[in-house]
Amino acid sequence: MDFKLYLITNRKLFTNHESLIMAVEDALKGGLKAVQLREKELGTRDMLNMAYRLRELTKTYNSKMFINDRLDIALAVEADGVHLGQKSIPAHAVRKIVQDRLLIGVSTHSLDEAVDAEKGGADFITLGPLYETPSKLKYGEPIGIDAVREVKAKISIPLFGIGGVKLDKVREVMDAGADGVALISAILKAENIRGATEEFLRLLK
Ligand code: TZP
Repeated sequence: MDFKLYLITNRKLFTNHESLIMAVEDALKGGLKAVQLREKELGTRDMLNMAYRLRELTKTYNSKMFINDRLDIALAVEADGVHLGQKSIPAHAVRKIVQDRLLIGVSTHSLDEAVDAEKGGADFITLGPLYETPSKLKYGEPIGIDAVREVKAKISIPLFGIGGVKLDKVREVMDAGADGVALISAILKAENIRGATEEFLRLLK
């Protein structure tokens, strides 16, 4: 994987789609090289439109773009990859359709899920939530930093720590063996999105 910082979108942090797109552009200006469009419960056509916008932007800034869950949209907009949840079409089925045309990321929350993702042909995983997140109900209880060590000992694909990762956690996550961090609010809720992105990238060097 040629990136260590993986930004995930959440339109609910913004008043409209345009301001989310502008926020992502600020992060791209700060050097972001991988973004995942993750917009649950958004209508297919709205999602497709956002994906096209993001595809254009990510091309301009030479960044990878992933689409959460929707393989059809990833293919339609020629994304770099698709990011699958535990209830999505499984990685092995996606691989059969796309061969090496798309990268496949998988969200995992435990050692078993991580091992399964690797067996299924995932290119990388996110593992978490590592820390407390604003919406614990949605993502579950934090699994703790030691989970990173435990999982890294058993898999060889890249792992991105996720869930409550702020600037002051980056070192701990990387020291535990992660290959990078994935996050939403530490960048998208920052006063200065570009500055926050630059700061994360500096710490991840
Ligand atoms: N999966 C596990 S935790 C999480 C996801 C999508 C949310 C990450 O958001 P934040 O704001 O970086 O904690």
